[in-house]
Amino acid sequence: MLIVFGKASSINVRKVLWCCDELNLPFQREDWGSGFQSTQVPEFLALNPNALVPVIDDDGFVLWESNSIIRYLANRYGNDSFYPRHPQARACTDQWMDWQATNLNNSWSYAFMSLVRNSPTHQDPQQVAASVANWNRHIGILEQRLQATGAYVAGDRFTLADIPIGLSINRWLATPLERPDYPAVSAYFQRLTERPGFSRHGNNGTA
Ligand SMILES: N[C@@H](CCC(=O)N[C@@H](CS)C(=O)NCC(=O)O)C(=O)O
Repeated sequence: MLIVFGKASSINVRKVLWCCDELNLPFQREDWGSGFQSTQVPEFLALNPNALVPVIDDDGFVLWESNSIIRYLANRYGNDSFYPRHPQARACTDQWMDWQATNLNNSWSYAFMSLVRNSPTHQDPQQVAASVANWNRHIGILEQRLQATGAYVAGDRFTLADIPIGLSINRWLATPLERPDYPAVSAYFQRLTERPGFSRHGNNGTA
């Protein structure tokens, strides 16, 4: 049985939960991370020396890094539609996943810590405004992309890339900030909310 280590409020854990749902893959989840069992204990550090969730154990195979985990699960248990095998289609899917984990993730970091987590060390108004502007600019890149595909981020079908991107849109919509009108992003998000896996695991968390 696949074991998922990590609290369900974490956006990175929810990538794994939603992916399992899309794959009809049964799993057991254990609550780890701040507010739950500490990831700083030797037992957890032996699984992930970074002390971060999610981690999986798939019949003894241990893996961390959320996007690597969902790629592994899709490779092992998914079909060609969910994670395309054609080199260019796969590269396009990977491109949007890597962009989410790097550029997009970095753009929201300060604003999210300030506006959602109320972190005392993230209260500089200029830095909040700069982060919000940068976050909105990145969602604008998605707007252009979704206008071009007319459907999903990697093309006309739902793929693995829509999991990290969809959860990121969810976070953007759930954060109290001024958002430009992005109709293709809104239509895309609506499309995602119709998926049972999103309904079960897509809700915004705070970690
Ligand atoms: N790059 C990592 C980031 C993981 C990460 O930052 N996880 C956060 C929760 S979203 C965490 O474990 N925080 C420490 C804690 O909750 O104890 C991934 O994508 O898996």
